[in-house]
Amino acid sequence: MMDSRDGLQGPHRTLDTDIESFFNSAPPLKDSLDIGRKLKEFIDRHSFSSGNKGPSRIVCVSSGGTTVPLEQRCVRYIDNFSSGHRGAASTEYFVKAGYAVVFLHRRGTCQPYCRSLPENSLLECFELTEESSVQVRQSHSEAVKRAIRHHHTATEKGLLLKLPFTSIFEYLQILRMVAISVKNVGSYCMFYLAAAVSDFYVPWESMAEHKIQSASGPLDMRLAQVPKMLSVLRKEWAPMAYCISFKLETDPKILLEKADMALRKYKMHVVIANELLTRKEEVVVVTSNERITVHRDSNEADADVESPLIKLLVEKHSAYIKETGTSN
Ligand code: PAZ
Repeated sequence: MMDSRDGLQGPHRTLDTDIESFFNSAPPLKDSLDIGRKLKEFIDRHSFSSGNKGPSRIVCVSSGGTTVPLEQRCVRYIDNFSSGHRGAASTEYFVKAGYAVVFLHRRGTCQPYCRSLPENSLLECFELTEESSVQVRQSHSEAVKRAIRHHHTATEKGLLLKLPFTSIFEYLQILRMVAISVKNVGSYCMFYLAAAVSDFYVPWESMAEHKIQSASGPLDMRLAQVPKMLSVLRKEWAPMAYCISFKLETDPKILLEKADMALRKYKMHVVIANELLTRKEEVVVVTSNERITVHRDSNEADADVESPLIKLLVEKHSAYIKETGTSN
């Protein structure tokens, strides 16, 4: 879709022009001051300036799918399948490994430490006593205690900052804010981009303001390509950060080839390849010289593939910190 302000389109546009015009035309981020303040506090607490303990490692975990609004006063939107399970589970393992986590997640998707609770947890986990007070049902008491204990530890130590998004506009604006804010954390910072980010969108200025009317007949709509932000993340926003992106495919024949392409094109340190149907069982960690398949431990009912995966990535991140000469 053409940006009428600069008169460029198709092959004549550069990536930078597309990115600039995406951000210039996006609706302003609500709560941006609040997000900026929270980010600054969080990063100050965990970075070099925080005292003599030395820097902590910070990871930005993106999680869940972005929506593409079809109307400015949004009634309808395009969505995707992502449940946020990968991001929530990975966050738990990163916290366990000592990382401070910026959990950039889609509102309403899976949250860290709640995965073992039932979907309708408030109503299913609690009951009224005869005196009309509330108590945890015996059947759920262990799961509730575990969730509260872990969540409490993470929040008490200030290791978890949750930033929610819904639309592609919000997601990319917040991601940019996070990346620019962690620039000084250098190689101690990691990006673990598990969110399913929309590839196509309706630019704000060409979007209908009001609810699209069905009386006008079939809907004919052209979607523009969302500019790829991974290159600019690596080149400009946070050039020293360790960057991991995900590649999802449904056709196993093209998965590894696409992951390799992403690795080279966006200069990622790691691309994690996964298939839709087996994503909770197995992933392939692709780097410039390795392809390591990581499996969930099938002997354990509650085992997560994220447990061995995060262990491996933490090791790779340590090696990167050493290599870049910023280790303690
Ligand atoms: O959110 P979820 O646990 O249901 O799924 C995780 C995932 C498949 C979205 C993630 O592992 C992933 O591959 N994200 C990138 C998707 C993409 O290629 O855009």
